[in-house]
Amino acid sequence: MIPAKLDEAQCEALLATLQGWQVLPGRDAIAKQFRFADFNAAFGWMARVALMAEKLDHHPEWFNVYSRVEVTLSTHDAGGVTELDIQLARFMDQAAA
Ligand code: H2B
Repeated sequence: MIPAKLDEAQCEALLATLQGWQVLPGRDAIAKQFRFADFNAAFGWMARVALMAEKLDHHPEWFNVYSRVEVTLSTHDAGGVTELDIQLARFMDQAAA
């Protein structure tokens, strides 16, 4: 089942409950840059997120260089941001804390 796409007001309201996520200019997606102590910390976090992504069947777009991970979340099947993106974003924040 594909969750419903959030409208702009819903998306902004939910983003306010997260840490440091932004609506990506020019795309119906949310994004955040994570920074870790080193590659080991970054990749350990990515591994934990990957297990959750499989569980949710919802997967991030991400780009890693050493200790930095740039993440973009969007629900491709819905053509925009849904509750699933918010759920995965919240997990990412908690796993990075
Ligand atoms: N991840 C994301 N971010 N968006 C999707 O629409 C999506 C996904 N769809 N992971 C899932 C997999 C779908 O392609 C499979 C077939 O369930």
